[in-house]
Amino acid sequence: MGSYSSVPFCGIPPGKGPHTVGCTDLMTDHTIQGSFLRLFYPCVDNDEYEEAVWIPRREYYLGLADTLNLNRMMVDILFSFYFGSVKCPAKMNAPFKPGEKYPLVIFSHGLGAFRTLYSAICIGLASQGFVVAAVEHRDESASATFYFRERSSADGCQEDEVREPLEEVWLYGKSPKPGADKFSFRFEQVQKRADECLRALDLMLDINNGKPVSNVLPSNFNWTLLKDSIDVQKVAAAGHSFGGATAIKALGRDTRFRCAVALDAWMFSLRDEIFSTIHQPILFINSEKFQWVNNIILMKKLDSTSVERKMITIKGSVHLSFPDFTLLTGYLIGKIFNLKGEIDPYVGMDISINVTLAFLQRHLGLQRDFNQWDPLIDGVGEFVIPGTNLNLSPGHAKASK
Ligand code: 71H
Repeated sequence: MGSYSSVPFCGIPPGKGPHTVGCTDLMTDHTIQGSFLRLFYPCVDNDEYEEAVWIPRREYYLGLADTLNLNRMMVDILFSFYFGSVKCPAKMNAPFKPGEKYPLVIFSHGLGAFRTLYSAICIGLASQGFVVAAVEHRDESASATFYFRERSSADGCQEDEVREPLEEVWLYGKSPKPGADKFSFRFEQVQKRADECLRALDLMLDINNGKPVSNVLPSNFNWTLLKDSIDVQKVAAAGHSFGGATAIKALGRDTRFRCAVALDAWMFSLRDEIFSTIHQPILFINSEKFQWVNNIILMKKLDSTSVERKMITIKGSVHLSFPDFTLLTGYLIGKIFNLKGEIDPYVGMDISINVTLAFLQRHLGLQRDFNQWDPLIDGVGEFVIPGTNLNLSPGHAKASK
């Protein structure tokens, strides 16, 4: 089953596949309706390029502070100190490696997260020859994100002052107001999120067709190298938690997505009615600690006799075993903030990546050796179980979270 390294190490691990991984940010157009994504891709080996900064802007710390209900200034100081110099093992703006047609994954982050917090998984897939577009959602479910606004001449511009025509606008996370209908709040968000995944796919396919890219963010990245490098028949959606629901919603909206992988999906925003409109395979990878019966029941409603719908649970994992934080803190902080379960976070991450690779190979029709991890899809392996650890027999449903 391959070997799992558990050498003590702190940081986001390099991908285990044959490709060196590059990474670049793309925002187009500048408005809130535009696409914003971080792309992870196989790149040419080149020492000229530096590793990408994991959390590239301080504003994201402020957003995380809000998500955690902690003082912004305190979190800014602590996070700058502990995480400010964290890099991810992907070379920023390194040239794309053409010459193959790579499958594409559109990745959707969880509530209170943003595009860069799943770098370990995205890099793991990109090192195996995937192009991964990690979108940043503008539905106010990201703890922070930004776009640009045209500066109006009424903005009090001094006569001879030189100013950029665009100004940054930061958008922070929003919770439903007390008394508001939580379902419609999340329903509208998941709708927007799926839209953003579809737009990211359109954008990537335009780039694949050679359409010129106008990136609002400064970079010298050569987008023309991506021309004819994406296998347009081999596109999948994936995501964590609210992002898992987003990936499922995206399947129903667009059959160009051939399958989805949902990491510890939070199903609340999905109406039963849409389930009958989804015809693609889905893999549910659940944590041991986050799930509850009613959430699993919604997943089970997607069971099908005509397409593959699989569910596994990773033993000793928690909801935050999928984002990168689990790899970046010591034991105590990990326990206090519930970032770590009992499982070695590197082992947990490898399982998530490997079972995803096996599922994507099967349903995108890849000619690779990812089928070595097929047993994981059936929940067979040291750290996995098939289905759920929860007892679904009547009388075991607890109040939803
Ligand atoms: N909450 N994505 C509670 C907040 C628990 C949290 C995540 C805050 C973050 C550190 C502790 C859990 C849920 C729940 C749907 C979802 C996605 F940095 C990250 C921030 C967020 C990394 C990953 C995430 S977590 C997530 O889609 C859903 C339901 N969760 C979650 O949201 N909720 C109430 C529902 C308020 C919005 C623990 C927490 C977290 C620590 C840090 F210290 F490492 F930075 C980050």
